[in-house]
Amino acid sequence: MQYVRTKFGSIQNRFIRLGWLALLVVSCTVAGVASAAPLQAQWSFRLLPGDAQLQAHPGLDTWRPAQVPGSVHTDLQAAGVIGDPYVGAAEAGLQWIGLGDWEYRARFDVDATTLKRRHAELRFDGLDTFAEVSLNGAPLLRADNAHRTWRARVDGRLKATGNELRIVFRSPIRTLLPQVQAMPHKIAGNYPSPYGDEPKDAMVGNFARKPAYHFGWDWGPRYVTAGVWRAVQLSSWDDNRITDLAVRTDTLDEAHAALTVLLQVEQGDAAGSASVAVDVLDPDGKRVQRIERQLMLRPGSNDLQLPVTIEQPRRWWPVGQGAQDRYTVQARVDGGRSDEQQARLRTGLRTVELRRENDAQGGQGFSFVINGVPVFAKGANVIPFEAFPARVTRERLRRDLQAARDANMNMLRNWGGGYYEDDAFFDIADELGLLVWQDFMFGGGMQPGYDPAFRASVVAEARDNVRRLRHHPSIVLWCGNNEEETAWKDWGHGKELTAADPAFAAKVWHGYVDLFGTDLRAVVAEEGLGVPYWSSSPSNDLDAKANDSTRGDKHYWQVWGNPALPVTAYLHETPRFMSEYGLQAWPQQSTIDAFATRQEQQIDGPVIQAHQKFMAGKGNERLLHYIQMEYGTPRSFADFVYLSQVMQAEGIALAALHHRASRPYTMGSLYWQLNDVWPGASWSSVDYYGHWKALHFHARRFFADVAVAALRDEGVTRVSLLNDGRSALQAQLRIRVLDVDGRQLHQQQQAVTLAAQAATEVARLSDAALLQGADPRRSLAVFELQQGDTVIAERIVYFAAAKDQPLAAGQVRSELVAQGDHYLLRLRSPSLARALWIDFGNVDARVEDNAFDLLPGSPRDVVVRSRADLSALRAALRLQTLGDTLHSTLAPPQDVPTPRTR
Ligand code: BMA
Repeated sequence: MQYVRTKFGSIQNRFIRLGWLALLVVSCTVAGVASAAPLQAQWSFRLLPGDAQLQAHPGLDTWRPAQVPGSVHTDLQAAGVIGDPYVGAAEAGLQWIGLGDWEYRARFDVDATTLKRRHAELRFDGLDTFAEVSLNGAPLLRADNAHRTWRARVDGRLKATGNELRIVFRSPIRTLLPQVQAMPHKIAGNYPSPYGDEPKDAMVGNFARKPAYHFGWDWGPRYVTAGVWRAVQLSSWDDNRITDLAVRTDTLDEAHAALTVLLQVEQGDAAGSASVAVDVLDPDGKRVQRIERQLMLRPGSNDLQLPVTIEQPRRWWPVGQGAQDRYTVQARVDGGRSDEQQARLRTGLRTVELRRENDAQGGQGFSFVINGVPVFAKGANVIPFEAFPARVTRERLRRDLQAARDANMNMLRNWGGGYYEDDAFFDIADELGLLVWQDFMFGGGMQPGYDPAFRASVVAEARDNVRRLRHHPSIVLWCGNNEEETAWKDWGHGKELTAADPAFAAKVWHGYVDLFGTDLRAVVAEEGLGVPYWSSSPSNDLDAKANDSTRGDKHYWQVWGNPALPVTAYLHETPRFMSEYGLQAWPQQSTIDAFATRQEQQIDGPVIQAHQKFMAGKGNERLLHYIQMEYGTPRSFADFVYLSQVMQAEGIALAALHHRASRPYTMGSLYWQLNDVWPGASWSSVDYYGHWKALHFHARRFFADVAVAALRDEGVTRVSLLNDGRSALQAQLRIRVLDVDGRQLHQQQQAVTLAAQAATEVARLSDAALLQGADPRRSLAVFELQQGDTVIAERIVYFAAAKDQPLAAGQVRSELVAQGDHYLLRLRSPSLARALWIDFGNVDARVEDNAFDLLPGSPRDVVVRSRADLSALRAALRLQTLGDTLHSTLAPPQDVPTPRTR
């Protein structure tokens, strides 16, 4: 057993070796087109009779109703056997579930049309994970990979009534543990269980093709679940069926698109002639092409290639660069008599290039070029939306993706420790113009890549998912894994295993290179329709250095992670493409109330620590470290929550603006992380319930296509004007220096041109030049970009830490009035009100802006949308500022009508 430090310095076990289980696979082919119908069945579940968990949980071997798609945890919760796994500190008491073997049963009838057909198939879109499936008492298939689509032919095996499908799910821990424990040296895992269900020195997670985060992550709970997590489909056909439809872009520009429709048709046992028809509909639904062919199909799989040309194509663009037009392609075989003989997809026409040119600085660029246009990527990393993925609805995906777009993001990275998202995710991303960096599902640590059976399973999984998703124009990169190369090279994994067992270490590394350097690259080349492949994030695609600032993509965690540098260190780190950096914050009060009583809400209380996964519950110490550096010590839990959000927002703003100001050297900034898997503390900017943290409001400003980056570092403020739009802009830059009471010390104004798709540095101003002798603690500089009387972008620079500024409490005057179909919150303050937070508590209300600094003499109206009436809203309204929080011992002015907060 060996131990090694992670990037954050936590101690985790790391090395495991195993001979991979060879499992019998009856049939598993690529994910096809979605024309089968979900199996209509009555589902139930139970603990497998004889299971050891029955001793402590008697009676669970009787059948109870189950939900499919679903999971054993949610079924147990619905049956009233367990409480809500997200509430309180529930995890320790629920780990037995992951140690049990569970059985699912479906009873179903089959209609006459289906029964009459010559062929039938059951398709399992998601089995989690070690599953033995039988149909009407006879074995059907065995599965060992939750990320794959499993298919089994059931020709002649179905009855009109009383069919029974059974699926036994074996505990992944118990299945894999003996082999992992037998390894003399282990390979790196991720987060060891603190609950005793799995030995800390023999973690099985990286040997299972199951979402890695189910074993616990630093933002989410450990629930080693099982079940039928995606739909089961039954399909039937006679002579032939369509098994795949795709559109390859051969050439594409403004004038002309040359495409090839790739159609895969499976023919039964005898060769036969078939008619094939393909229609192409333009974004308005008008047919622009029809291809008809009479073809001879040979038994088995037939690959057809049908060329299509489109003049003046309407190309798909990321948001901010153009429209998100999509074409529809429909194919039919033999008149489309069964569902299986029809296929349809929606796709966008665009080209993608990952441009990596050597440059004058001695490094190499890293930029996404879409339709020939380099795009600065602005966005965040996405983690799973639930501990139990079947619970994620399309509405939920839309909510968080819409939030991303509303915050002016144009790229999301689907991080590798979860699952391949549902088609709905990519549909919405296509529609919204969000580019997707798609990891393969490897979250960290190391895999048994040296095992050919393991690699074969991954290749099959990759093929399934690339084929399933490749028509989505949003996907612009397939990336092998998250942080595995850097962990091996930089965190000591490689070195320590080499010291312990050089031959095994070499084998592990070669397995890594085979899997991520060769196998997955080949799948993407064969199936990915031209989308580039990148072997790991961060990396330089297997070059010597893995996490380099001069080339490749970068994860930067010296802020927040060890050595926990101050946020200004972000200004000294200038990578080519920042794919991860982050700061934590707690979600708002109403979200915390969902899992902890007010009595439990203590910074170091057990329920709060159970929802703070960083450093096994000690993350609040890291949060306090950052809060104290800039803001001082919070006096209550509520203030701690508020200050965590202010700190997160202001810190990330600094980094993101610096990245943007470094364009074109830097061409991307994706912070960690967009969303949450459950209600708890994390790096997210949108919480589990969809509430925006302060960061998300800031993101809308710092990611806006036009923005001002005024970044003060070591006494100098560097001013860059950012314009991601495709045309240049003329504006006025106004710089005002004020004191906290609104007195203007001086002002200057200049005409500026913001070049298109560029950052233009316009000034470097020393504190002496800006302050001209004024007290730094009492002063602020406001940088405004104006067109006519309209301020199109603004950034405020301070010269002292908030805790040293004379910020008064109770300054903000507010008035809430009804106006048409919404409300207006009128705000003004006689002195600087920093980090104003508007909160309506449990009253459902949406504020159009929040988390901003209210300048003295600059009143602001904020639109509030709510179904609640005016008096309820007025009663619920709370305003909080840094002045209130840091200096509330100062008596507030007597005439302040706004209630003091939290
Ligand atoms: C990143 C990710 C995750 C992790 C996050 C916060 O590096 O890749 O593994 O959750 O950091 O620690």
